[in-house]
Amino acid sequence: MTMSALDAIRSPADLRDLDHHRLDELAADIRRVLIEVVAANGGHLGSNLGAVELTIALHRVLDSPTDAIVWDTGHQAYAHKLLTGRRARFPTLRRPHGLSGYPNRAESPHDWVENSHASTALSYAYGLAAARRQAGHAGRVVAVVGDGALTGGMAYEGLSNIGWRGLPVVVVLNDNGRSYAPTVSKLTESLSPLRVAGAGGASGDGAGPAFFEALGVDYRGPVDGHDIAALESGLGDALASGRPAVVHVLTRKGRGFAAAEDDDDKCLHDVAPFPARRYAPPVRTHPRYTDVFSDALVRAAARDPRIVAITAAMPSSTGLRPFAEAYPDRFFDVGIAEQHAVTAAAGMAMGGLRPVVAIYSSFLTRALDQVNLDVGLHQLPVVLCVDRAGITGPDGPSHHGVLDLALLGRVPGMTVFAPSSGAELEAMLVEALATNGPCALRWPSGTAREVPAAGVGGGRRARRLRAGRDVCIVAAGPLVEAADEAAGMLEGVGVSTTVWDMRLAKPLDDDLVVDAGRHRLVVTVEDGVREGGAGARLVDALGRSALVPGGLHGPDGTPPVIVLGVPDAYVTHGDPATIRSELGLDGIGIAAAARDGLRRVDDGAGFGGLASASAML
Ligand SMILES: Cc1ncc(C[n+]2csc(CCOP(=O)(O)OP(=O)(O)O)c2C)c(N)n1
Repeated sequence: MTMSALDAIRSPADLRDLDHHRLDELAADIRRVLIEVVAANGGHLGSNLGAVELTIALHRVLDSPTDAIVWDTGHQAYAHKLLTGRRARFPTLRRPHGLSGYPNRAESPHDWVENSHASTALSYAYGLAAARRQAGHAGRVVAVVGDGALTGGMAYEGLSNIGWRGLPVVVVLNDNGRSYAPTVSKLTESLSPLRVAGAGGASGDGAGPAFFEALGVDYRGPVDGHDIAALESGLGDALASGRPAVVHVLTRKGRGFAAAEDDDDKCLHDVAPFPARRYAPPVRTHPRYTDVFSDALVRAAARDPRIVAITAAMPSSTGLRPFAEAYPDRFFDVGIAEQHAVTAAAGMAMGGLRPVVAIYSSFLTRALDQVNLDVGLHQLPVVLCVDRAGITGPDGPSHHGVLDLALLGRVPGMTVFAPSSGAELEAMLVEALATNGPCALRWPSGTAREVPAAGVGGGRRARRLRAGRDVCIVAAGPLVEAADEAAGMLEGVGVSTTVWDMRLAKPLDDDLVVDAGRHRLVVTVEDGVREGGAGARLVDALGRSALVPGGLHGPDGTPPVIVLGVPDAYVTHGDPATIRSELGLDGIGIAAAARDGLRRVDDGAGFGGLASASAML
């Protein structure tokens, strides 16, 4: 049996001697493997299928890792992984202990950047090229950026600097006309005549090219992004020029897989596992938190014409698609531009609207200054609807939403709601929209917890689920369920347990604080960083300093507090439930921390030696 073209590639050097017929076979092999593995594990499909020939061409003209390839976002680097010695491990993609879904420095010297937030590659490339110039290092620097990522402000900052300094960075603009949805940009529009004319069909003297050249960056293209020979020649010329250059490459998102090419929503940009070969969307029997938000927002918008909704290039993933269809004039996709989204919301609120910014937790943190000074300082009624909060899973450290509780809590006047069920989410959205100041609601990915009407709190009050005497567990959002489970276990061994759903991570309900203070031990639990989060706020509220040496038994007899949450570390990718349980953030972990804590209270042993996940503040 002859070896497949892909199996014969152990490193990029093996690509050099292949003729174009064999390269076409290689591209087909790569696509087959991409579809097979993404069908099994889920992941980024459309973006990777479109970048196969581009990746082959880059690795033929460059000498990686001496030459650096910086992938913007990094969601399109699967073929790069396959060509740089990771073919055998590729079936482990995104699995626990398997390959990361993004470039990863620990995996390969060919990977430079593992931050999967968009629009950063040009800045990394600028820095790397500046350092190499100073060191006299001959390696070249290439940044691959999508037309979607080029809507993010940082990309322009990087581009402007590259041109100003004349650094010989080659920026490959992988233009498929899409982010998830069609790209929101006049620049992309003015490059699109070139897209329509196709490779070699238009000269580089239109409005788009002039934009780059005005910044001191040569424009080359357009090049057919599925023609390896044309790509090699375009890239080779740009590299040989020794000048800053954009090579404009036209690709088709989802290329080679009809279900992706034809998917109007997002070209199967990212998918959950699906049956091999034939794509089928996941069947959902219960609504996710995102779906609950989606419906609740449309209902709220029908009642209040001032409500508008903003997304940073993720209309369907954030649940705004139904709103956009119902109220096209009140819907704003601003591109991959979270900072702008938040400040634009501030402007809309100044103009009398009620803006809702629908955003993933991990992307909101990019706009923290805007939340603090543009929304917060003016105390504007902007509602941040923060999805994918907490431990998210297979996308790894840059996609976990573990900072929002701590960071939003630092913004003066910010109300932070953490719904523990779908019904709570809707009640809190209504409350937030009626609030004359900044609010955030944050919820996890996945199925919304269902509770009876009596299990929903009201207004800005916390809700007590159980009343006991020994331990008081105070939980935020999705961890209320785990706290209740823990309470069941504790009651089973004779520990009388109270459980509070804090509902608002900020401000805390006074009744909760007073009641917690009556117990022998308080345990707080949240799916965010332990330091500076909601539990830490309760520690403060109970009147003890987080920094008391030895830490625990305050002079005033208030109970010690065990703060459970995510440790001060970058959490890797994996199954979310497994990660939470490893961090002690499940029923068993919470119950174990409480029992251990009570033993220490009873022994008068202090808490200095507690394991990190259950350490005390
Ligand atoms: C700061 C930030 N916001 C949002 C995202 C989510 N996101 C991932 S890829 C993507 C679209 C990227 O479009 P483009 O750069 O054109 O790449 P393509 O997938 O089309 O090849 C978005 C919005 C992100 N990774 N980073």
